[in-house]
Amino acid sequence: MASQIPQPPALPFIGNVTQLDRELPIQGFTLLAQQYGEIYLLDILGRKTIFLNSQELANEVSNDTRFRKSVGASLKEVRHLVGDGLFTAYEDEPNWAIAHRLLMPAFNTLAIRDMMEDMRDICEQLLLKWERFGPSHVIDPSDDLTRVALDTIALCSMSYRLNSFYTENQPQFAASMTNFLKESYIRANRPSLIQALMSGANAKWEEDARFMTNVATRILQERRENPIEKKDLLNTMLYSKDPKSGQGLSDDAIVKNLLTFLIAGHETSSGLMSFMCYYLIKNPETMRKLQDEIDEVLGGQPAQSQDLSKMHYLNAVIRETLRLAPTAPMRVVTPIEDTHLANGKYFVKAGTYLVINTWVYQKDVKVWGEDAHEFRPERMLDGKFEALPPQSWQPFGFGMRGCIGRPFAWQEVCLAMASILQKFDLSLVDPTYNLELKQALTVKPKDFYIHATLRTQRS
Ligand code: MNH
Repeated sequence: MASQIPQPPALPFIGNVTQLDRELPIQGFTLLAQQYGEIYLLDILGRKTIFLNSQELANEVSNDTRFRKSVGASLKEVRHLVGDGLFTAYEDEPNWAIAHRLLMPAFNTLAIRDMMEDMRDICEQLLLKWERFGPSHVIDPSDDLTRVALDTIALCSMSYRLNSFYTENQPQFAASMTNFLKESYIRANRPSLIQALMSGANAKWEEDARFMTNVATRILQERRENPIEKKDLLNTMLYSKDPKSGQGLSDDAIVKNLLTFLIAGHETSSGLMSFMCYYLIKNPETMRKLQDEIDEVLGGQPAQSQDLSKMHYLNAVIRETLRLAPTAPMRVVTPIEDTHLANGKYFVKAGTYLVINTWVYQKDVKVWGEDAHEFRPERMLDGKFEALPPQSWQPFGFGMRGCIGRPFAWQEVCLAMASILQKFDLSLVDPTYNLELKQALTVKPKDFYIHATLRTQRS
């Protein structure tokens, strides 16, 4: 006999809308998980959505033969800019499979190594800035690390310099990107009647999308007219063919995927680096161990790609940060056919939204023990990570629709964080600060400010 999936008390017509936390959705979903356990159902304006909060359930639906990715409400809005690009494509859109096969080789670990010097170029701009502004300067890590992430992905994907470090505010492109993503998220959560009345916001959102599309289109045309040798992602898309169908990508598909890399590849990485700064400052013992490792492996020299894989503690710190604070906090799948979850316990109809709440389930005490909420990179070392139950740790999603940029992000974050900690000690501007969150498409620390002091000046 199938059991009923627990649901908080619902109101007629609007269902559970009042239970949502508009400001910080993951906080509301965390509280509901504490109350209702591994699974609960919310009726959101007539749409039944099931939330999965345990490793066991996340593992069960991480199965490409029974479930497929669902493009959630916010991502549907983002489609206005990037349509059937890799990240936002519906399963049956042919451009997804073509772009996926054609781009996979360009994103593998070996290909990413060739991007090391471009990544270093941007990273050094941050190091110089922090050094020149000095130890009393108040740094907003999200701000500067977003400059790093966005400039890096623009340089590596299309050899385009956004030069975010040379403007006080964001350059136009970065501002359009931020505004567009913010507004896409708001649109998805605003009732449609009110949405129709927001003519100012609608016009701005459309203008931002047009501006970014024009920039990417111009870069593509310039490249056509002035080809270069470099193996960036734009050249891969211009000159490679899908090994299966023999097809290349249309100009429209190239533009959509260039913009996709910029969207998918900047807030997630910059949020991760901001959270890492926070956890390290709050755990001085971990910080010291990490700086010791960096000093030992690098011996005062700039990091090379072969150094990065030798830094086991650095890798553990990144894993542990992504466990506690997965910057892409949820993903959505749906059953291909009517099915049961948990050995027949819960019946779910094909097409129902199943939200894998990564933010919640990566803290499952059944997997991590009673200290699941603590930052402890040691749990990721010495074969323990490899011995975890399947899918206990899934910050990059799963399977066919998992993150294509993972090796890229890993190298970028290893390089940036190793370089920062080689050079600086970090401290809180307000020593009493405790982590607060802000959420749009991704999650970041809120009101988090730091100082960076050259380690040679340490007293
Ligand atoms: Mn990324 C998909 C997390 C960095 C490009 N990424 C995903 C998914 C998660 C994710 C989760 C799956 C989403 C879903 O199931 O709906 N990504 C991350 C995180 C980081 C990250 C936590 C950094 C840390 N991603 C990057 C970078 C790039 C990138 C950097 C590009 C250079 N990601 C993608 C693309 C997809 C994706 C493209 C969609 C892949 C597909 O569906 O084929």
